[in-house]
Amino acid sequence: MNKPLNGIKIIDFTHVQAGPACTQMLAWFGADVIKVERPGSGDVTRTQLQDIPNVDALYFTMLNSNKRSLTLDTKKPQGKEVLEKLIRESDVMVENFGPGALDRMGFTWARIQELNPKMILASVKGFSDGHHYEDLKVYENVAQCAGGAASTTGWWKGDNAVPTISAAALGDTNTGMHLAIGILTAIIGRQQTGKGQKVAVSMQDSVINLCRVKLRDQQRLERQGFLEEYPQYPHEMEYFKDKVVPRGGNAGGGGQPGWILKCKGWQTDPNAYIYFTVQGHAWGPICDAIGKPEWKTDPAYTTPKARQPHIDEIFATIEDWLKDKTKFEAVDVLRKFDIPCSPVLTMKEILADESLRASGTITEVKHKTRGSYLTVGSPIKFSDMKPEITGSPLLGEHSDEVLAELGYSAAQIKEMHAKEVI
Ligand code: CAO
Repeated sequence: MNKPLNGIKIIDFTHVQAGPACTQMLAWFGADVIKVERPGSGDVTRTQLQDIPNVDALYFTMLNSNKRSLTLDTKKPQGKEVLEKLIRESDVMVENFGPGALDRMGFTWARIQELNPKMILASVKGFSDGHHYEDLKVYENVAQCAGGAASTTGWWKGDNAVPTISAAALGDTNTGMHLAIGILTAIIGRQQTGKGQKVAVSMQDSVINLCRVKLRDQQRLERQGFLEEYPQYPHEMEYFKDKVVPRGGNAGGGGQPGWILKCKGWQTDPNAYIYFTVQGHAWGPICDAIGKPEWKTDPAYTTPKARQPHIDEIFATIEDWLKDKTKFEAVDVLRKFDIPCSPVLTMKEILADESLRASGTITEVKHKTRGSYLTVGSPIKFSDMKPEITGSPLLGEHSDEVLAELGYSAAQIKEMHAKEVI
């Protein structure tokens, strides 16, 4: 099938997660993504947490589908020469090395522009250029702390009242998605100007972009001294005294009170819960659904402001209603009342979900040495295109093919193998 990014050639000089997540998505949408890896070892994730000896780990296979792999030692003169040729012929180069690594290799932005003025260079770093931490190497959880996510996630009291990391890759894959938007924008820009440009995304900035409502809350807190939708209001106002946004447990972030509520079986099943939102417009249906129609006209409950002092009692009442229903049964009742809610799904349930399989969000892929495995397919759905997810490449699987396309003869390729350039 013809795909919108067919004809776009991408040098994928990325590793671990932030960069590979970006280039993988562009490959799904048709780009020719050539992953450049160090000969012998390749991307470190190939061997991280291997579940089958000597087979590329799932961490690698789930972030590098639809790509080709070229091994290349870009510190050797011949390797540099190959990379220069590739730069001349490609549209985009994506990298997420530590600060300064690409410059030290000899590929400064000025040099890349000299080689190909149309080139788009897309970089991920922990912090943005000029930031006082710009020299730091950064991984996922470091970015979650630097971007404000950790200070606003978790519990505000009790033994576990410490900044908390989300399991979702807010620093890695999220940054990769920002980078993909930047690359596509630069491609459109190049259609207008004929010139490439450098696109830079920092992991800290990408996390901050997702913490917008917490920055909103910081400013509201400084102005009014409290946050009326937080669980600390109105009984634990001392948590607002320092005027720093407190952690809100499982409270809703958008202004609607919500909480994770126990369902039937919670005593033995750690995920027998639903998320329940007390959405303003759904108050009437909520009262009908949980058998409390009298709350619809009781002035102590009719407005969000009136309800907030009773929010614990409201959630306790809903939990009492939930105690003889599984999380799935509860949602099946609540959906009839148009109440926003969801079962707390486990990874096991997500992998087995028939709707997710049908939509391609969870997809089974074949791999040359692993056999079949499950991965996350495109979360973006198109009316005229269905991305097909193919297995990730073996290390150096396409080295000879890519070098031949660049015009190297079989003898030259053989020599590069012998000298461990590829
Ligand atoms: N041939 C020869 N050398 C290569 C090479 C190749 N094909 N590919 C990489 N290298 C070299 C680099 O040139 C660099 O060499 P120098 O440091 O001597 O200049 C070296 O490998 C190490 O690169 P690195 O600094 O990127 O790797 P690291 O393991 O020390 O750090 C990481 C990893 C992720 C912390 C760092 O790359 C980083 O901060 N990246 C930016 C932020 C980022 O993307 N983090 C998210 C990763 S996902 O959790």
